[in-house]
Amino acid sequence: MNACRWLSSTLVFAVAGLLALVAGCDNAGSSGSGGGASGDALVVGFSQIGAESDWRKANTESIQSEAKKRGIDLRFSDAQQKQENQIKSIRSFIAQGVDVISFSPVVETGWEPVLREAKAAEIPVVLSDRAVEVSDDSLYVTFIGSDFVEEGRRAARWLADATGNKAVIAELVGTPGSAPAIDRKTGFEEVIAEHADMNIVWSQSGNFTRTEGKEAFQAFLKSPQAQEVTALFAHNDDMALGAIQAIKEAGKKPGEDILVVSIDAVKQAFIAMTNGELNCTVECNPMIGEQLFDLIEKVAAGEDVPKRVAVEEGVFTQEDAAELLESRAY
Ligand code: GYE
Repeated sequence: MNACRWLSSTLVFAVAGLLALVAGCDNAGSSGSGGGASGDALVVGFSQIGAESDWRKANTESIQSEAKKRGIDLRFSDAQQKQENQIKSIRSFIAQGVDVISFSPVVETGWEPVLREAKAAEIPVVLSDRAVEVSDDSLYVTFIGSDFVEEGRRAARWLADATGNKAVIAELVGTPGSAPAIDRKTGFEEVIAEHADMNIVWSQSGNFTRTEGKEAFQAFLKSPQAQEVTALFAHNDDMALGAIQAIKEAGKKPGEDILVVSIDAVKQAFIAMTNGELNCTVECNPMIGEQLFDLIEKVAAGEDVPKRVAVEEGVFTQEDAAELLESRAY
């Protein structure tokens, strides 16, 4: 193909692409939720962290299905655990002139510039699941999410009770700089500080994924220090499940030789508890779609909303696992 023909066919594609884009903008819902929203539907841009865990997948499903149910035009993007991708998406939502921007920030810091741009464009921002650290609170309208510090305390309290306040602990930390990793560590350490014989002797990130949790723990198990460890605290179930695999491969019994406590309470964690391999999981509820869109709709209507909305959750052990497994939605 000569250069001229190449150019003209490229132009045809470009124009066709542009037309499809314009049509897509009119046809609300085509960009994510797939719902049959009408032209005057509420347009919400949502930047999700990624698909790093079963928790996250359930959270995405809850958000997308709720948007569809309400006929909301959801512009959904997946950042693959990268802050730069989230910032790009938020800028694109601003350029599209969406009604509300919502996102789940992968880390706590570094959001001020893009949040200021959203504010200047008069687009309200609703934080979902994870919080940000900003010097000016007016950069977002409201935040809905779990109390991660309390989740860390709950995990530590269970471990203290189960061991008579005596444990040599290894810790698998979530994504460095993320709200749940920072807060869960804080809450857990606050409780074990009350017990002289409960100490963390090893702590490393598994980035909230099963693969990285397994790799990190596998490497640790080869060290002499690992022989003294009696318990593992993992900041989420996926990392705990990866570590359980590593413990088994090292010829030890997870749940007995090394007690395992984690956070999320996904279905796979209940299965691991019924197998005796996981001892306890603290609930972190990802099904926040309904509460999130209640908030977003209020914000869009200019109604007052609380600055902080909490999600309710519990703690589950091997005793309740079999009974609750069937009814577990995620
Ligand atoms: O615990 C973990 C996920 O932010 C609460 O992120 C969420 C955490 C959750 O990857 O599994």
